[in-house]
Amino acid sequence: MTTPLTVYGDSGSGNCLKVKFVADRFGIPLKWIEIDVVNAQTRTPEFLAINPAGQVPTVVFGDGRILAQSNAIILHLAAGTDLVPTDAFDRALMFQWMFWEQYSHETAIAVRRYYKKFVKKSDDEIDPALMPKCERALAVMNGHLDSRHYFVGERLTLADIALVAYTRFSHEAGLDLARWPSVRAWVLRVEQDLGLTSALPAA
Ligand SMILES: N[C@@H](CCC(=O)N[C@@H](CS)C(=O)NCC(=O)O)C(=O)O
Repeated sequence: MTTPLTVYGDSGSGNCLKVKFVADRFGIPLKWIEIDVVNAQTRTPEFLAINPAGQVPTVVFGDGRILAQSNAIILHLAAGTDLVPTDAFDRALMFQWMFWEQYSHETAIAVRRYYKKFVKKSDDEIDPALMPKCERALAVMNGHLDSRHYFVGERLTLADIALVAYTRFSHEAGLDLARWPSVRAWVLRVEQDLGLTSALPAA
């Protein structure tokens, strides 16, 4: 029997769900250990012994090796599959969007969603700089997707999976994707590709 991949994750976190989406796509058995971020379960001595950075997702492979950072994990799980372009330039474009996701998208949409949905802050209590940053990220995506179905090479890649993880929860960050229709259509497309029930509110 294959030793399952152990995933330490918070099921409300898009970063953690990226790992599940990729593992499920390739039938990789996983054992999910729920770590509640809001209740600081990433700060326990037991968890810090696994990942001293105190962040989920963190995965432990059957041979004991440990890997953190959502995009590093999905790159490892999907190595050599159709989710990673073989063409070197297309692969670099995929990385471009994955790095952008971590620096310019997740840091806005995921953070605003976290304060709104999980910490239950009112709009007035949330850093006002976050909303324009979210809007800029969605505008960049919308412009790219106006003439494309996927981020790279007209097929699903890890760039789409990394970016859809929080974009599909934009409404929970206070953003209505009706303003970015190409993004909305792409979210539905990628959710369908991944066999997910849509997280989007009805149009
Ligand atoms: N860049 C990291 C971000 C990881 C991250 O910030 N995880 C959050 C949950 S989405 C977390 O563990 N927060 C707890 C903490 O930082 O204390 C990734 O993509 O995995």
